[in-house]
Amino acid sequence: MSIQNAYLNGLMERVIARNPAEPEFHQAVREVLESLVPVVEARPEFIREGVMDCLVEPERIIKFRVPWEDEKGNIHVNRGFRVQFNSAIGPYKGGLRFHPSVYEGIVKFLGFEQIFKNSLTGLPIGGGKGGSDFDPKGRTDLEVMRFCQSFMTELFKYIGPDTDVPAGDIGVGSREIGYLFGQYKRLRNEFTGVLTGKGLTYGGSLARTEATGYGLCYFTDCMLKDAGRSFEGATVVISGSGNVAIYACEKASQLGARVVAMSDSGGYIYDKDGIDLACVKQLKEVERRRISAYTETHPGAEYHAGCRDVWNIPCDIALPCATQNELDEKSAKALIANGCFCVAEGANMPSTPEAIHAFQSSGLLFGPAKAANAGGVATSALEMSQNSMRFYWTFEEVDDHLKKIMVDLYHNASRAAAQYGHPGNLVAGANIAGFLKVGESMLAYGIV
Ligand code: NDP
Ligand code: 2IT
Repeated sequence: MSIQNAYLNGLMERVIARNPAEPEFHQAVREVLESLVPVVEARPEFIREGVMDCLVEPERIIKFRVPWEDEKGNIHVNRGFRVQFNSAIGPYKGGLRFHPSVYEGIVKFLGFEQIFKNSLTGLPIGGGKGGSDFDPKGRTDLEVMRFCQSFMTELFKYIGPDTDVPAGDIGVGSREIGYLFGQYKRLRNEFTGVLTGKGLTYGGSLARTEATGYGLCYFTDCMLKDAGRSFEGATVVISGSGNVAIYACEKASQLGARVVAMSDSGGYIYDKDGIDLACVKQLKEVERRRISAYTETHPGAEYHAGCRDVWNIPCDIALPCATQNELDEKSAKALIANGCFCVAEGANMPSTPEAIHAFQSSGLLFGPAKAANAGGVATSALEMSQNSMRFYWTFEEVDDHLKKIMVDLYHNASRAAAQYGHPGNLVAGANIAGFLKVGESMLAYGIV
């Protein structure tokens, strides 16, 4: 479908032609350009001064070889990426993803999304993302360490606490951040806040581990309250069982909901009595096992192979927290038919455009990723602040900041949606509010 503005439509065609075979990147750019139609019509200088053309072109892409040796003496060569997309409002900031599906198009889509998300937090952070097609699954700690050290031996040349501050994402958690930070410190002979998500003994922030999942629930709580609803007594389905999913489950339960399902890429568990999160944490965070192992200790629960069918479980609230395009139109229609009234995205771009269309036309409350999962990177920025001050805040202090950031973000996105003619449309609101701060800064710099 064409974008309802001739210039932006032409720009979209150029993006597709210049970035062939990168469908996820095209999908992310198209959604933002569609939302910005009323903005460029009210403010034509964003087109005239080249802001829109610059916005879709990364400032820099770094692509490198990552050779490493496994425990059997075999040599592997992976690819590493860092897309430094936009530094208009602060140092590049965004996670690193280690997953076999990673290629340039995935890192570009994630880096592009990160620009607007980071702007929405209200904190001074630009947009970036990185990663590798390395698969940590089934690898020993030693192999993961060797890979991380090789990855950082190249990446360290391009990052720094005031330049580019990576963090975790899929496949990169506290173990990987530890190895990456150790190698950076060794190469630079400096102790700086160059990565976030660090361990609590060496510069990490309390509540960063919980932040994305907790923030998602704080944001969802705002959406629910505005509609006269709440988590209290609601049945919730969550996809994924990694960092974001686990802490979304924890906070949703604290807010009075019953989470009945979680998944991984192999399948999902359904526990009608409510998920035993301590068991999921033990399996996933400590033992690094599959979610199917849940039924070994919970015989009343069911395991079903195939992760997509998790959306067929009747629920009030759905929180997709696994990966991009995990929720398609068919799943969206199943959720709607079963009475689901709210979907908020913990993962990045988990709903396909057709799914989002189905949600919005049904009147269901829809919280897009850029807004709903911004609590993770916001708390990363709070980790950067604490590192710069050489100081630590308590868990409650960080959590209070996080709550306030998510509430403000919700209201800013809602306001922008209403102001530009799309009341209640948080996709448009988040894209517009996120863009305006970045766009104004780019205008101020002139052509750079
Ligand atoms: P984790 O690696 O901790 O967990 C990822 C989860 O998603 C696992 O359960 C994994 O299952 C599942 N998953 C991954 N890839 C696929 C796939 N292709 N199909 C089905 N399931 C899949 O990652 P996070 O929890 O950190 O990240 C989850 C999502 O949240 C991502 O989209 C990420 O970009 C986003 N996000 C993360 C933030 C953070 O702070 N960590 C912040 C904001 C967004 P399996 O183990 O089988 O692979
Ligand atoms: O997608 C995301 O926002 C993240 N993976 C977190 C990035 C960060 O820098 O904390």
